[in-house]
Amino acid sequence: MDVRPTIRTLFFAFAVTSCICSQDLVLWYRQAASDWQTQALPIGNGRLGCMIFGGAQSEHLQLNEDSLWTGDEKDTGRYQNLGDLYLELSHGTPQSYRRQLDLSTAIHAIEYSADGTKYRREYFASAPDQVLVFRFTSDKPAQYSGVLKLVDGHGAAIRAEGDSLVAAGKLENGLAYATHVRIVATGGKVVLSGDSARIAGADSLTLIAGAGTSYVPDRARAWQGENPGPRAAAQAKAAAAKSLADLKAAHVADYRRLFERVSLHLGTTGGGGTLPTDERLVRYDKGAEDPGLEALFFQYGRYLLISSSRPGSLPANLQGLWNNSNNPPWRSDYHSNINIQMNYWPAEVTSLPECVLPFFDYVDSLRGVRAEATREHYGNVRGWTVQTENNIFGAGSFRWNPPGSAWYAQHFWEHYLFTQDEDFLRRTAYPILKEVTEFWEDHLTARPDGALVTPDGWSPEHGPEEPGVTYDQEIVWDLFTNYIEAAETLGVDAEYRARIGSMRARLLKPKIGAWGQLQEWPEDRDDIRDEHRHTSHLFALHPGRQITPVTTPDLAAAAKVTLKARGDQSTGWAMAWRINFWARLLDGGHAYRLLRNLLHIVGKGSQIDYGPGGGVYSNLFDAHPPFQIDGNFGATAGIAEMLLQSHAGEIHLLPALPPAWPDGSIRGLKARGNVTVDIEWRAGRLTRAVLLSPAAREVKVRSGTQVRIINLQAGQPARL
Ligand code: FUC
Repeated sequence: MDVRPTIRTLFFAFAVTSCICSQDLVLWYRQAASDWQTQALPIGNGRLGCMIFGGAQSEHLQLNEDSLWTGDEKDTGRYQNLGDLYLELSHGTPQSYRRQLDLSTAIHAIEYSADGTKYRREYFASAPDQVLVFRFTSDKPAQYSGVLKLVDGHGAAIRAEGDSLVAAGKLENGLAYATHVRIVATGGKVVLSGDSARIAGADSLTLIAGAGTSYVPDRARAWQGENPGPRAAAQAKAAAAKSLADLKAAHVADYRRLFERVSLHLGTTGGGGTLPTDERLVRYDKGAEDPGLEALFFQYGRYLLISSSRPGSLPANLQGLWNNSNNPPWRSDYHSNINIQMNYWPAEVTSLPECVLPFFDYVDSLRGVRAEATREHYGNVRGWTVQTENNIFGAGSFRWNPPGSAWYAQHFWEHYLFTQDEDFLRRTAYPILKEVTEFWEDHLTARPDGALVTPDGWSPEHGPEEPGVTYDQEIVWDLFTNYIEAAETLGVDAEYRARIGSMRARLLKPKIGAWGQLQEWPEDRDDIRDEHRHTSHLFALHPGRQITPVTTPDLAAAAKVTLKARGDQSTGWAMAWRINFWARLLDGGHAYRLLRNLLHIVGKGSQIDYGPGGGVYSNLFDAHPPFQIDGNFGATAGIAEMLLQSHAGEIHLLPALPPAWPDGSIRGLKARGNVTVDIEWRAGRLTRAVLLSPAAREVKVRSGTQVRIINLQAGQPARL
């Protein structure tokens, strides 16, 4: 850290004047966290993550690196904890304590006073510098004395190296990992020995953590790259050579470039904005209105995606990238029957298309292993598919999920639809769409009545295995439709496209059952009292497009009957999905009811619970329970879906605006076709919309029952 004593006064000035300002985008608390899952707060740069407890006298920082996985191509293994930093400070009891996470800057700050000194910390995870930064200042010199300790998640011995504490080790699968924590103090004295650094009378303190593993997403290299130690050390060293102001400015600029693309205002009716987040949630739970909290929850999903999924990182797993256990629930893995897909629902519509790239790279990396495993399991088929549980080396476990790869392929096609990036479509999306289509061409079987069915269907985690379950059929319909449209767009494979078109026509289609419900299985055996969390047979309503209230009103009505029967209480992710369903059914009031149910504050619950007890923790993490991040992402997508839809050939403004949000505005959402949409409304009615497309295009715009055709000129905002 390039800080000379002559400019030390500047730091004190900084510490005193920098205040905690905009409340709208802040999670904050009057006490430190005492529990990882429910109270600690996350920061991340896509690859490196940290959960922060924020204790004044005893700080605990739990560290993650997203590729620290056990397992291999055969064994699914588990996502691992990297390690922990503990800092014990020798000052007295804190007063006027506050910790906060500011979503507008992705900076976690802590302020308090003790023994007449004002203390302030700022923590952030820098994507440009690939390090975690923890900065400690105060308004008086020489206030920092204490002990910093690094603990490795796998018991590796810690060594002191220059001004760094270093952990390095190897997992049983041969994956090497390393953590380098540089300790930079101004004033005072720092002595490193063994696993600790003793700090005496420092004016300020900066910890800079670099970390990595030897993982590479490349089967041809047996998933092993170079030893990560030198790189982690170099990253920490390079960051430490920069001024804190530069590090912070680069981080904030980089983060804001993504985050600021979308803003949402739902008003401040009912207040709540001045309360700490945990108290605010309790008040909300008792029925108070707090649209500001709902907008905060929307933006939190975007914050979490930016923090857990960046170009070059692995995709967001079941816990994003935050995990303090070496045996986490469901391995903290990539579940293919809803969860990893839900993680990416908000990405395109809330204008974070680059955050999906890790998912595409991940899918690309596992194609080889999956093709082999698929042939081993299914015999002579082309293409590939996945099992339910998946790791980063292509291995899968638990049951096969035949349409899993087709659902992945939907994201590739949608990325093209949203971005209009034809190069991506040609080089990346189309080959995947085609090979997965070929899998189904080989795998579908004809029933005696001629209908094409998936032979080994299983509606996720519900009911028996049998041919033609609705979930499979709808996803294959979606795949074939996406494939055909992709081939048409590129003007390729005309014959094959026609062949897939005729196969699509023969697919067994969704059916309406005895009590008016959408059937989950080909046999009508749905139980009206069944409140199972999975609603897989509604895929066609969302995220698919086979069922819409306009094009297939009868099936949409049946989907509504099913949804009503399944109820409004479930696990976190299941409620998040239901927000999206009700939005697609154009019922804003019901979508809102689900959002409220999801924003129900729940307590500890680190055990897996499949009951209806989902909600959020006081840190706004989604509670399955336990913590599972898909519900955060699904809710953000659901809120977007209430305000803008574009899956049915038209841009639908305010399709499911709930009565609870009479006035508001949203800026920067994306509609398919790469159209940026700003919307304002008053008294529940659209007052202004602005559409902007980088290329000239004709769009159909719906508001209520009014539909208009608008010719957008390249780069010219069109006001409605
Ligand atoms: C799916 C769901 C569970 C859980 C797990 C991680 O299999 O059925 O509820 O979310 O993924």
